[in-house]
Amino acid sequence: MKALILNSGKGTRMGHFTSEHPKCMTEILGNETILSRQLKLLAKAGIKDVVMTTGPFSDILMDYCYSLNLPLEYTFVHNDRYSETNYIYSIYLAQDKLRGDDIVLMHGDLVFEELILDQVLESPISVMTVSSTVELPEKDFKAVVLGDRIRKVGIEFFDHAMAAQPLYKLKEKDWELWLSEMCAFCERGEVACYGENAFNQISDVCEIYPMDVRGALCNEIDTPEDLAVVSARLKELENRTVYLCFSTDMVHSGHITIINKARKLGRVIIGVLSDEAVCSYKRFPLLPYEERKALFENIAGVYQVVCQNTLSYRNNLEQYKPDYVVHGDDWRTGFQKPIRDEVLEVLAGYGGQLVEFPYSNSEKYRELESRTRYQLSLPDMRRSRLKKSIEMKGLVTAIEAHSGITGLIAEKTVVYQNGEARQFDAMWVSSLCDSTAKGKPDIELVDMTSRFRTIDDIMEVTTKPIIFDGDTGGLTEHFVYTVKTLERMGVSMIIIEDKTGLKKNSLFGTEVAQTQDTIENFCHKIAMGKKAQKTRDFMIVARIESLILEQGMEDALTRAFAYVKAGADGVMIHSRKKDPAEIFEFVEKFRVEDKTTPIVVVPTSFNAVTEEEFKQRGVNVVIYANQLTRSGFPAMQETARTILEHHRAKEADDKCMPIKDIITLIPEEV
Ligand code: SPV
Ligand code: MG
Repeated sequence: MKALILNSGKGTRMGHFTSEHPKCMTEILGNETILSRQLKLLAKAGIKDVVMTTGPFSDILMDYCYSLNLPLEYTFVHNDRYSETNYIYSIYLAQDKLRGDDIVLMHGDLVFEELILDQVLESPISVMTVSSTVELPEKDFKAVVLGDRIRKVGIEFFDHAMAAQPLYKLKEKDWELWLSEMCAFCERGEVACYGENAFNQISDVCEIYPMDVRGALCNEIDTPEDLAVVSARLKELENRTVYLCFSTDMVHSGHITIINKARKLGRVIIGVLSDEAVCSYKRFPLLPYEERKALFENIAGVYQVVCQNTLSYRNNLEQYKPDYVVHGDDWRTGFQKPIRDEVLEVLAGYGGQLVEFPYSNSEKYRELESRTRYQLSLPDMRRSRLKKSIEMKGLVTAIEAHSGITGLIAEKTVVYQNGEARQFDAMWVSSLCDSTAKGKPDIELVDMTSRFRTIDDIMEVTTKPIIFDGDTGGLTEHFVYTVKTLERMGVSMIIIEDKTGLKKNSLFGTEVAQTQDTIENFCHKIAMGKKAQKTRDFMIVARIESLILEQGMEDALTRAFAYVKAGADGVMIHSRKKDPAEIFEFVEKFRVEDKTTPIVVVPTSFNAVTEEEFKQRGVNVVIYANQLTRSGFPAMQETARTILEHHRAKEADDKCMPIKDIITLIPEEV
């Protein structure tokens, strides 16, 4: 694409400004002239060839262009009849230099924002800049827009007209038509009219579309008053700020492209999402907040990096009042739409603007994201994440998984609410569900080798942290091996219960004989486990069965404090009552003396309590211990019965997931 800049005019209305050089050399801000700004922006946008028509002071103009030392090839075409002709004639003289390519055409007295030039250059169709927010000027160009096309351009049109500025991108085919018509005009001697008069004759075939710049700077300078307005606008531009929010933990070329675009609008302020906010939006961040912040602080042209604590932009927008918010256009629909709506509302409150660029979801970036996800599944990354999540979020949730497929459900199920993506933080490898899946009772019959096999199946297809139900932990001599194996595998937490002998599921309560271990023995087991542990982030949690076995609150609390003293990283308090009162009482009393040790609950019976309430009372981990098993198996039983009843499968079909969905549930890789 070539640039054509028209600089043959005398600029008489500029008074003394044009007494020693052409109008385009008028300074607009510091040493920057109209022309130097145009040429720098063209060079930056990748234009190489500039055709410039000249009139008065042509030698001064040419010397000036070369003195700027820009990577541009100039072709100057002098119009020595500049006093009596208009630029239609200058273009006529330059015609040979202008064929066979797309053209970006601008008058030499036009000052525009960088982003406007970019949009014009990127346009796949021929365009002229217009503004829907600027009042129709009395004397300057207006474009008559009918349908979606420009039909006339001139100063005399007011009906269906928009203020228009002489900045065009012309596709070769449209330019050829217009250029030929201008040549025909000149050959007939019509040399003192606007080039646009020729366009008006052929606008039925020469397809030029309006490009609305709205309130952006795109002004001609005809008078000293215009100059004052443009200079003031340019100063204002220098102080404008643009806000972008990022959650990413790797900066790729797509991010750099959007930051560079934002820079063209003003000083770039980047909001980096806090770790907690990232988790409520997508996956756990690979890099913690401070490191993600440092990434952006080191990108050239980023003016300031601030923390965005929530998915909502409101607080930061109210604090920094950026002139623009820049975002990909992908949030116009989908779960982020409420966030976008709020951004628009806050911006409208103080006159800010939202600028959206096409979202790039290229194969290259998807591949990077999938590699990042894979990192999260590696043992060290996975193991350490649970502790971090508890510290970060205060309360984490886990759902039961007993196989690859239930692991995938725990991994992938997401519910979008108020712009947030709600999902489980971790998986619970329950002894009850693991045994049930194997058709065995929950009495530590399924041995550790088999339990580890289940963990491995889950780990192969997921990335989320795992909490392992270690039953009683077995003999201390065996428990120390279990701890090391789990650590090596990348499990984050084991919970062992203070029972001994033939353990039965706690939900039987006192209906079956169960023996609670002595405090001393159990403390010893915990201490030995902690001693065996090799990593810092693995957690051993002591599960207290006193309430299940009706030993009273005092016993539960005494045990809890003893277990913590023995080295437990957390306590799990269990109850099989529907009423959460005893759980609440335990948490309250425990928290009087211990504010920090994580408390785990399994609200199978007291299931009316919300996560918010647990959090507020001081609970840190909520485990949904068996709901997938309890909902899945009855559905299977029902299907089996239906087939038996009808002697065929047709009637069961409605209960079944379509084969297509089952296939898509299972990804080719994690
Ligand atoms: C399990 O899920 O196996 C548990 C929790 O240990 S509970 O069944 O409530 O005892
Ligand atoms: Mg269990």
